[in-house]
This record gives sequence, C-alpha cells and structure tokens, in this order.
Amino acid sequence: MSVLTRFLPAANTLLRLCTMSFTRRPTPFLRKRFHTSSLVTQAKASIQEHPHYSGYTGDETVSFTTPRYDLYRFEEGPSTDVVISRAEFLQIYDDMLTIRTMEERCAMLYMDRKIRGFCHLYSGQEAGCVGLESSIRRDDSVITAYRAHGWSYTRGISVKGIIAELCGRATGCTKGKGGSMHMYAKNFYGGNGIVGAQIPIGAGIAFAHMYNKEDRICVTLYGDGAANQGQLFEAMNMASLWNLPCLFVCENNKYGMGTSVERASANLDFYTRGDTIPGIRVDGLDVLAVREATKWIAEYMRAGNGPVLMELNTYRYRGHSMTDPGTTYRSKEEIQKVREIDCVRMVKESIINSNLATESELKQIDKKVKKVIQEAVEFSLASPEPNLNEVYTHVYSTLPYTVRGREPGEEYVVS
Ligand SMILES: Cc1ncc(C[n+]2csc(CCOP(=O)(O)OP(=O)(O)O)c2C)c(N)n1
Ligand SMILES: [Mg+2]
Repeated sequence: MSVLTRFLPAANTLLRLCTMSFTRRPTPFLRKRFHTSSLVTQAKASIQEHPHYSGYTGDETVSFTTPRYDLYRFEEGPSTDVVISRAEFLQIYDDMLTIRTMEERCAMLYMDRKIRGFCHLYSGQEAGCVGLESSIRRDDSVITAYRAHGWSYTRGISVKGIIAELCGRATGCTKGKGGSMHMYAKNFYGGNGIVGAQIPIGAGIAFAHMYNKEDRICVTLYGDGAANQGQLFEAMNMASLWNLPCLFVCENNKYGMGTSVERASANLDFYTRGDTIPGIRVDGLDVLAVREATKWIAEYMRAGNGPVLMELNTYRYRGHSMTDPGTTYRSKEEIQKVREIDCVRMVKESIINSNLATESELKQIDKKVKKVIQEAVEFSLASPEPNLNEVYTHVYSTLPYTVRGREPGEEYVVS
C-alpha cells in the first residue's frame, strides 16, 4: 500500500470506490425444478425450525450464480452455483426486511429520545446474519460484538423483545437492563461492548463443544476494526492448535469508529489473517453467497477439520452508532453507490426476476413486516420501565448481597 493511499482519506475513498468488490449477482439461471429432492426436504425441515417461520410454502427451486469466493489455504471452495426453494427465499426476504425495517424504526425512536445510550444499527449488513443463520443449526452457538440487533432477531428474539429492550422496558429481552449491546438468547452469547472481547469467549465456547463431544460449532463474529486487536491472534492461535470448531467471521463493513480500513489495517485481506487457519472471502451483500459458503464451511468443520476464518465484504449505511452522522469520514456518494446494490433489494429483484413470487406477493410481506414493527413499537412504549428492585437481579446468582458494602435500596440523606 503506498504512502498516498494510507494517509490521504480523499485518495482512499476514490481508491475504494474504484476497487469495491460488491458484485451484483447476474440474472439467475432459470433452471426451475419441481420435485421433492432430499435438498428440498432438508430445506423444509430447517425452515420449520426457523424461530420466525412465517408459513411460506413452495418446493419450487431456482439456481443462481454467486460471485466467486477468495480462498486462503483451501484447495477448493464452495460452489458458485446455488439452489434455493421459493419457501426458503421468501423467508430470507422476510427476515432481512424485518431487520432493516426494525433498525430504521429504531433510528427514529432514538431521535425521538425513546431509545437512549448506545445504539449501533445493522442496516446494510443484513445478508450477514440471515445468510449465516440459514446454514447453521439452532443448537450451534453464536457470539458477536455490539452491532447485535440483527443477530438477536435471527437467534430467536422477537421484534417486541428487541425494541422493548432498546427502549429500556421491563418487557425487553434482557428485562430492560441490557440495552442495545446486551441481548441474549438460547445459544446466543450476545452482544459485547468491548471491542474484540467476544473473540476469546467464542473460542472458549467452541472448546466447550469439543470437550463435551457435541456436534456443534461456534460462530464468533468481529469487525474489521476488532481484527487488529491482540486477543484475536491469541484466540486464533489456540483455536488452531486445539483444532476448535470455531468459525471466526470478520464482518468487514469498511470502517471502524470513524476510521476506514485503509487507515487502520496494514493487511486488508482479513480472510488471510488467521495464519494457519484457512480463510475465505465472501460477498457479504449477497445472502445466497453467504448461505452457500456457510453451508460448505459448517460441513467442513463438523468433519473435525478445525477453525475457519470467513471475511464478509459488507457495508454499514448508518454511522458507527446513532451519535455519529457517518458522513464526516466518507462521502454521501460512496453510501449511495452501495445503496444502489443493497442486499435486501437484491433479494427482492432475484425473487421477482426468477418468478418465484410476484411483486404483489412481496408487497404483502412488506405490509406484514411493517405491521409487526408498528405493533412492537406500540407494545414497547406502553411497557413499564424495570422496577428498581430488579437492578441487581440476573446479575448476581445469590440474594441478598451487598455491592461494595452497600445494599440495594439503601437511601442516604446528606446533612
Ligand atoms: C477495547 C475497546 N477499545 C475501543 C472501543 C471503542 N470502540 C467501539 S467500536 C470501535 C470500532 C470497532 O470497529 P469494527 O470492529 O470494525 O466494528 P463495526 O463498528 O464496524 O461493526 C471502537 C474503537 C471499545 N468499545 N473497546
Ligand atoms: Mg467495521
């Protein structure tokens, strides 16, 4: 990397715009099949285990071609020819649209001061959590950083549980005590506010799966900024040494906190940074590419082959958090360029162009999603704040207790 590209943000932006590898998927191969192959039966089983299954039907499948994957220490990679059924693709659209609509509504609630404190939105990155989730099992584990709302949803928390939590209400999934960065569900370990802190924990969870002889993997997510943290390399070293079933996923959204990857990272090929760990770079805006790559990797890992590093090439539309306008270190044109591709729109167009569903069928989904979000907002705002007696519950395992010599509920009068 030249001195110019490292230190001149304007040159960086230009360079990035020229080299961004967001590839719009070519028009689908219209190789329609009507059958009950084992693939469809398998997809059917997994869709019915889906925590937010909306009852979509249709065994009819279509093939698409995904952009190619970049490989590191892999001799071969996943197929670029992917097959998906109507029911599965509609559910994927529903999930991605729900997350997008929820996040955008949360931005409004934040500006209305109904959500306070930290709030990191996932808008633009939906293909990541939805694609990965569609190819792992419900009993696999997931741990991520603070940009956790999308994952909270795919792991099974309801929109009501998420929005109520963000509004600090007792009906929230963490009883209003966690907020944006601290949401948990079965086999979902959060929501972690310290950059990189979740990575060794993820390796630890993978170790537990291996130690207990469970056929489970742990998806451990982190950002491009966190990729430069020392604990990542320590965790990866141990994961590689002990052959842990840990899928490290770097969600490369091109920015840390106001800093572009070019300014922060000497090596921009994040998928190659696991040293002895094989890696793969995937177009993270293409949900089918993420789904296919994850399916292939999960199979590889379940066969006892140890950890893998997956880099998702993605983008966040909003600022780092709600207090960052997100336009001081990147241009509006850059954001617009990605919005023109847009991962949700890409799914919508693929469904329509391949005749898996009509525009009016998708409009019905849009309507349903809007209603779910609206009801969740009304539910949240009508919910009470947590009772003060609850301040320490679910924090310590035994009660009563004192914290630094004080007991909850004590009152002091300063005379
Ligand atoms: C140890 C630590 N250092 C600094 C911060 C402040 N901080 C919060 S997010 C962030 C940038 C992380 O960027 P990235 O990993 O790319 O994740 P993204 O926000 O893009 O999802 C920083 C520096 C922190 N929370 N923890
Ligand atoms: Mg980032």
